[in-house]
Amino acid sequence: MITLYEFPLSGNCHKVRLLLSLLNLDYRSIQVNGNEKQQKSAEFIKLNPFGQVPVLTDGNFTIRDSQAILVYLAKKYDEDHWLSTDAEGLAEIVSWLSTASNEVALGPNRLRLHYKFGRAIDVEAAQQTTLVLFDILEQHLKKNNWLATGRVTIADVAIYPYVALASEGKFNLQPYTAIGRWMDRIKALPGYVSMPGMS
Ligand SMILES: N[C@@H](CCC(=O)N[C@@H](CS)C(=O)NCC(=O)O)C(=O)O
Repeated sequence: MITLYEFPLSGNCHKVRLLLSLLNLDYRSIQVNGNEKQQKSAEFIKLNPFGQVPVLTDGNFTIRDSQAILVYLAKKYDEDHWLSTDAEGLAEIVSWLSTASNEVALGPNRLRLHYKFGRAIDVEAAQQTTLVLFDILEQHLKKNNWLATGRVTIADVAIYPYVALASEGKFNLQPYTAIGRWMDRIKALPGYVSMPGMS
């Protein structure tokens, strides 16, 4: 039995929900109470010492971090489609997983944390990171339908949520037409699920 510990409004949790649904996998969702800081409780710290969601358990196996969870699910349940078996393809995918952990987290994710949830951040730095990120994505997606390997992979799933939630961080997606068409392709995938705030 797969269990996902999550916050309903987290983009990092959404990417896991999205892949579970695209893979048509059954799972149990456990909502962690962020207002009560349940993710920092002694019980939860046993699952993830960083005290953060998402965490996924599959039988006796426990894994933290949304990117690592995507790798696990893709490798375990459908390697050929969502991951890559060759060195070049795998490296391309991992380069975008790293972008999700770095530029996406420091850019659109932070802007949303600030404008939607009131987190104090360096707004100018987050806006600059977001502008650079969106420009790189736009140029890449003008020439490619998908982020890595020429077909849909977990690279797209990892980057998608905070791009689709960018307007909640007061970032205007309108000028980015290639990103818009990529988001439409993701929304058309069988099993696609959305979440509140996604454009
Ligand atoms: N690199 C981690 C980041 C996880 C993360 O930032 N989780 C947030 C929700 S999106 C969280 O649990 N925040 C509550 C906290 O840090 O106490 C991942 O990709 O899963």
